[in-house]
Amino acid sequence: MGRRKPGKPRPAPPPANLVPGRVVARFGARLIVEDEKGRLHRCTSRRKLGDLVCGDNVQWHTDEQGDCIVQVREPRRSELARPDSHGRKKVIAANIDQILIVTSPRPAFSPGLVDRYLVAAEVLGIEPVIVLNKIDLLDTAARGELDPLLDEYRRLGYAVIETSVKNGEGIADLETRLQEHTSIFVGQSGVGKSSLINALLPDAEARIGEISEATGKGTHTTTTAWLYHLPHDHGAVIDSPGIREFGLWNIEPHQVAAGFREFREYAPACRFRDCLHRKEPGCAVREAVEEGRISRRRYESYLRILASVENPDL
Ligand SMILES: Nc1nc2c(ncn2[C@@H]2O[C@H](COP(=O)(O)OP(=O)(O)OP(=O)(O)O)[C@@H](O)[C@H]2O)c(=O)[nH]1
Ligand SMILES: [Mg+2]
Ligand SMILES: [Zn+2]
Repeated sequence: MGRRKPGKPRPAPPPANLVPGRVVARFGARLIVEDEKGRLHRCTSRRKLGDLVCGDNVQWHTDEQGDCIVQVREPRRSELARPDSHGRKKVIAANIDQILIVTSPRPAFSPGLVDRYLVAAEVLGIEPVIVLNKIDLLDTAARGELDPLLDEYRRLGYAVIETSVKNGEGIADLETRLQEHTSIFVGQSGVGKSSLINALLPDAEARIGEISEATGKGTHTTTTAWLYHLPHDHGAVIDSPGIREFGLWNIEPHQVAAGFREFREYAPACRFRDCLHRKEPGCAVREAVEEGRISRRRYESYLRILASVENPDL
């Protein structure tokens, strides 16, 4: 170890009395941090920590003025990000290990959007679960359209859960699925993400009130990600505003192909190692589509996602 150069100040020692906590929400520079007893604290953070987000594990302390200051951000196991209005990476939530893709009959079920979320989940290496909510709205005709799509996802090995907040169907299944995970609910605005969380957590709304008080904002609409604990702390769920495009930011064309799990079995047999399964000769993926071993709908969805990743401005 070399001697410290004269004149260079020693780094300040970390303050004593650091307390562990988890960021449950963030409004600009203001953080809501939950301590181990479940109490909420309004905090700020040291600037050099960078952006802290919902789900971050932190160490914080109270300074002489009584202000809560986050001093340490623990390393993240995962990050969910999207571009901000300048195309820069904006992390939405951290330390997530399950993505609940929430869909409904109204707003209409969009398999193209589900496929996009699935690619994002596959690329991040985070387990996705598809939730079809509002099944109380389904008549026989709508069932006839949706069931083949859902069966397609099930055959690919994705978990699909059907729920209704209105009549309680499937809520217990959903709860089982969430145990021991930190899950984020994503999906179009209006599919029922917040309603599902309220159904899972009888006191979530009370808690929103508590947090609104802590921020002085008094708003109930989902404008920022919120983290809630399941009863007995057997897991946590993050409600998010209806983010359409999270995760497909900054991904490479070959990652889109990797995000279609049914391609993996065939892609190694393509003539070109960097085959993107479009018009390349000797493409084993396209051959599998022709032979009906890969769903044509999924393949066409792949081509659309690929085109949008290559030309994000279109
Ligand atoms: N019929 C029926 N309506 C539901 C169900 N779940 C939610 N809704 C209704 O759907 C509407 C939207 O629900 P929200 O929970 O606010 O949707 P969200 O996904 O959180 O929307 P954003 O916060 O905008 O992203 C509300 O009017 C709910 O009452 C359901 O299972 N069945
Ligand atoms: Mg909401
Ligand atoms: Zn190919």
